[in-house]
Amino acid sequence: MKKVITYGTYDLFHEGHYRLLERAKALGDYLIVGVTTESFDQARGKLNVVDSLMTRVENVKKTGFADEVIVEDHIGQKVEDIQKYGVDIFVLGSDWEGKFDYLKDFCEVRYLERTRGISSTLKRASNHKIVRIGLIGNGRIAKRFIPESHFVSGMELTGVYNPRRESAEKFAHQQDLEFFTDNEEEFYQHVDAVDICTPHQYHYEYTKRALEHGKHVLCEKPMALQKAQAEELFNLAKEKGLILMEAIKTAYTPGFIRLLSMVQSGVIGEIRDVESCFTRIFPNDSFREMTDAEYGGCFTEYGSYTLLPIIKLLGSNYTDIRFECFKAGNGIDLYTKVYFNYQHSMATAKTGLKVKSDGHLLISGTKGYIMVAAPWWKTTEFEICYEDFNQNEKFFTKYLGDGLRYELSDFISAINGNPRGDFKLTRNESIACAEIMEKFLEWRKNTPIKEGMVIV
Ligand code: C2G
Repeated sequence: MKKVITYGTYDLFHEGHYRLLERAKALGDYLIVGVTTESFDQARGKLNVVDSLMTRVENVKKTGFADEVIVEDHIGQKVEDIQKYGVDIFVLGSDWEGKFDYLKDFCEVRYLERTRGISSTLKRASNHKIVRIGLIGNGRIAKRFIPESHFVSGMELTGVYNPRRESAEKFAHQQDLEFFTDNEEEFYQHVDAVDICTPHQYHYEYTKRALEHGKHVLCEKPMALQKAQAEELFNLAKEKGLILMEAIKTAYTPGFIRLLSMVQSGVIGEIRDVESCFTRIFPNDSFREMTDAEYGGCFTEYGSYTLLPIIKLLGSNYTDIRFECFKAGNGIDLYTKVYFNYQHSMATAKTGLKVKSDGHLLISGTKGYIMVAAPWWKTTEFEICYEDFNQNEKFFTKYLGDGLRYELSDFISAINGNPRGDFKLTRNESIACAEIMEKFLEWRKNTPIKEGMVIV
């Protein structure tokens, strides 16, 4: 019996897939089809897969060509499968010509002519029109969105708005954007969605106006500095039928999502403590974070990251919250600790601009703990540790590029009616973060600088 094997994602199943499977089956007596998992596709940079694994498997089965369907979830599996199933011929479309020649050591390798004029990418594009996204503000983060957006299909970063026209113009030229403007009304006429990259204090106003103009919004963190503002924005988005997402990038990354699901499945027992830390020392003091006496400081800048695992794992029903910090002469915080008490657990969030600390995330439970090494917010690697260290296990997940492609991809997906990112950062979690920001800013304003707690 001649065994043939082929692999694919088979998203939005189409004629190209059908014809490939038909010809693969005709090459032998028994066809095995490997269908990729979502996490494997993410790891190899395919972020916009629409159909679930079950749907994709069903579609392959429906063709009647597959004698056996298996799931492909890691690199190297092809070598394993060929040996395990005693495969005679490995088949893939001609878009992969030469890429799998290394399998010739194990079996015959054939690349079949790809069917022209049809692909999952084209189908995704024809099902939905390309989302035109405009940047509001062109600060440091905006620049990082441009290369990341090239990895997300179904969108185009078209232009930039900045009330300072020269700044928008320079940015648009440097980044090769279609348009720039200092006229907000005109800006909204050119885009379907916006990405807000301004200093924090303008996030609320711009988000509100963009929603009022019927635009979907991806807003940099912290989206709002007051609970009522965050609630208002989410209500407005709902009323208008628009997508509103707060861009805490870690929330949308595969490693962090995997970590959360493992903790939630009980591997370390009941969670008793979460400690998260994010510090960054700038080369000089001229940065907005240092000079803006009202909204600068480390907690407004990095607090959202450190709050994320705490709110995700322990919720927002803390029984007590307390702040401590070192300040600068102008009153902003340069090193801040937020202490949480919950009924059955506790947590600490640490941020710093003038104190460097280890950027790890440590989740302690009744059966063991999970250590995510610095920089935990990129979550590429974590270790589950137990009393019996022989049971310890390490996990690795890819974090591609600057990581912004994940939130962008979920944003586009949600706009196209597939809100797969909803659970990653919920409305209530975003509101809880805004409430903590509000409590903190109020505390900072009303707490005199203590002698000995000033850093110069
Ligand atoms: N295909 C084709 N004609 C098209 C489109 C796709 O012949 N117009 C073929 C591809 O060459 C591949 C199969 O259909 O052999 C599945 O394609 P995809 O779903 O795009 O999956 P792909 O990313 O090619 O999977 O382990 C995964 C495989 O290495 C590749």
